[in-house]
Amino acid sequence: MKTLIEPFKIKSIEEIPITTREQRERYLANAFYNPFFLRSEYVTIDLLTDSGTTALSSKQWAGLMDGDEAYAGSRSYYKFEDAVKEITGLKHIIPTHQGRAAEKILFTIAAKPGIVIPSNSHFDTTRGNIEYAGAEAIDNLVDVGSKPEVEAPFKGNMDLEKLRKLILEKGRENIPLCMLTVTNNTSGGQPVSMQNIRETKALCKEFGIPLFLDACRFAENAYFIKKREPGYENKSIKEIAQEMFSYCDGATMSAKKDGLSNTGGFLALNDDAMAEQAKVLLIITEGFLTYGGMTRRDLEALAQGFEEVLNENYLEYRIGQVKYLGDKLLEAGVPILQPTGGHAVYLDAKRFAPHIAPENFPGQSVLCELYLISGVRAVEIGSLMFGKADTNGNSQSPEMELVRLAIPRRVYTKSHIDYIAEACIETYNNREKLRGMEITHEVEYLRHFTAKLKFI
Ligand code: P70
Repeated sequence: MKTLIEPFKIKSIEEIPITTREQRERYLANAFYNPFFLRSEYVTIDLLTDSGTTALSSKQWAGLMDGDEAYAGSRSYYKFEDAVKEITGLKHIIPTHQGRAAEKILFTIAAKPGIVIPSNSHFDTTRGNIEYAGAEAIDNLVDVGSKPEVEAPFKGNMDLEKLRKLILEKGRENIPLCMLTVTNNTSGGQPVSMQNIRETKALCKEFGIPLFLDACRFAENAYFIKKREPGYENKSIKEIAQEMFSYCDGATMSAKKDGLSNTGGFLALNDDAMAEQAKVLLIITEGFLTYGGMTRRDLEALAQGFEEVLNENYLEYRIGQVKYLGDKLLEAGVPILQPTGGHAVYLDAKRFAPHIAPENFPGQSVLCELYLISGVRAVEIGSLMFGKADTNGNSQSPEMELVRLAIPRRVYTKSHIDYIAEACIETYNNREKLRGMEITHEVEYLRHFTAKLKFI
């Protein structure tokens, strides 16, 4: 059979809002042309993020009822800890309410002015936490990773030559750890190969630098390795994930993604002394060691989620659904980042609206029009998220201007995806009318979350 079916049936439904264009014009203006300020009741299909938006399985709902809400020593915590240790093999598991809380703890310990944290690509909050600590976050993506029109199997990889150069230039003593984001969200949800993880580890080891995975989408990355990397076709997703983690000394994870849950995260460490420091910070900022800011029932949902995410039927559907959307857009000539990644389709706003300069936020303009046409909400990954002014006040832009259509896990059906494709095609047909934008209000860190904008 060639139809890719959802490997589940639906037990509970949630109505989605249907609005008119007139209404959406008002809603968007009231939201200062920033989708983060839109009320979800005005959004028909929500592709803002795949984070914490997963539909839970019936077994997870059962787990929520069964949660042991003890403050200390909760049975639900030990289930969660066992599940995380089974996959990561890491020694100390420090639960946090989401990924950035793990980052905050890690970089409170490791980062300060003068310190450099390399990665393949840092995502927004990771970069934000490093810069907030006064340190420098530096991306070392392979060149092909920032060419949206070029197809390659592992466009999320670390560029090992760039990394070596950076270590030599900045000095090993200023680099307390190196991060590797799997899959690479900034570069289009693109996977990192096992070979690249292994070689990054080897390079870090040469200099005595610990390697940390930013592991939000580890299972999607493992699936791509299975499908694309010779030697892994007969391994299970779990075995591949275990090998990925075997090369690292620590990990941060937003479990709101591949934990298949609505909240949660962790910091995992092998180093005893660092773990002791992290545990103190956890108790000061998040909660006790056996819940870290989560309700204990959330830990039940996560333990179950970690099992379900390793299911190959699920991953085939998941990655296949994203590809189905990408293929529809490509067929219609809509420029997207190729190949499609694990969790999202990324529209290439540079080719979509070449008449808008990066400093006038072409991606934001595209997503505003997409919302007006259809009620589909997306997010910009370009100059609004990662651009900034240099010391002379000139604006600096990242290499790519993207609009991310992040697909929540197990939430939308094939007809929803068809609707999204139609909306993108219609937006593309209207592209000449798109206008540039400017910011009317912004803050110093992570400005995209709260910026206010207007059309020029
Ligand atoms: C996303 C969300 C979160 C994230 C991540 C990576 C690779 C750490 C974190 C932090 C953030 C977001 C972006 C735009 C709109 C809404 C939300 N990514 N590392 O959607 O984790 O959010 O749990 O603190 O992708 O990609 P957390």
